[in-house]
Amino acid sequence: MIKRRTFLYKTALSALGLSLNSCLEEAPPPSKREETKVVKTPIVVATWNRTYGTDRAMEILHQGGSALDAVEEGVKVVEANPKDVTVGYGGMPDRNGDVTLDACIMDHLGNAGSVTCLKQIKHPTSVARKIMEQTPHVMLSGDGALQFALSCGFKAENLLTPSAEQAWKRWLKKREYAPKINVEQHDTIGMLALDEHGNLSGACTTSGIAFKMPGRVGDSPIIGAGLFVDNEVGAACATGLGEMVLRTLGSFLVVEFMRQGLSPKEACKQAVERIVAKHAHLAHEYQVGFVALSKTGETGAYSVRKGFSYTVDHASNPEVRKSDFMLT
Ligand code: SD4
Repeated sequence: MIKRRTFLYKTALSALGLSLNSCLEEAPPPSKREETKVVKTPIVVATWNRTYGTDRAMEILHQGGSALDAVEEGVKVVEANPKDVTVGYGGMPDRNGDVTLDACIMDHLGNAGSVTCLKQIKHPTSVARKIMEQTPHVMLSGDGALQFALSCGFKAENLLTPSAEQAWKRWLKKREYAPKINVEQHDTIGMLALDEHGNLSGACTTSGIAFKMPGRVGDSPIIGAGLFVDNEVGAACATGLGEMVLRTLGSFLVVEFMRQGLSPKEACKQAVERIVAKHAHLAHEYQVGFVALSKTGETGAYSVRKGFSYTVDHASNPEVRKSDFMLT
């Protein structure tokens, strides 16, 4: 099957009256150039204590799988877990009682796919990957995303578990909407991987803030906010109150700081400091945490507040680490 980027490239060439036999064939677009650098040990990192997701991703990497397959399969385990109340099946609904999911994925060539406000589909990250690989678009939303998923063979199912429904009914009694994410309430998973070929990929998936306004989209499915991957530099992902990350394009910022030479941890710290500086009036009411992985396999994290943890799996040795933070 011709990959979309190859197809577009060929189409562009023929529009210019050029063929693949021309000199341009030897100089493909930068995003087509494969990295050849080999790392000895693959690495997976994820937001929060998610060893059961990183275990699966590491399994794929050890079988010689790509970072892209690893992050997709790793977050799928979390999406399918009904006990995880902020991701996929079992996620908390919006104010109408609908579970709506946001997710995105990005590969080492800079390709990206994303879904927002997707209902009834347990694995939004896999839908995002199909958008990336099989459509000319990056992002599909709401009904269009659902139609696309169904046409790809995804099964529509009820994602509202009995316990999430009970929580929603309890919430309905007071209808108090406090979009503060404190450290106990969030669990969005962002996962980054570096494979044995030295390629980076990432995924980010969430049901968003519990009892959000219908239609609300956070940072998680937005390329550059919830996730960003640049195979020359590194990758980063975010968790926490999405509005703060959206306003600062946090994950892109982290990667850009790494490009300037900062370590993953220092890059995350600088991005957190930017967020806090821009939201000084709200500094004690929200949490945001970043995780980053450099091209050379260095990892790091930093959060606005105490309580953020992240999982690092280096050579099948998963470890949950406490993140340093800015505010107590
Ligand atoms: C959002 N960043 O939708 C997500 C929330 C989150 O665990 O991280 N939840 O804003």
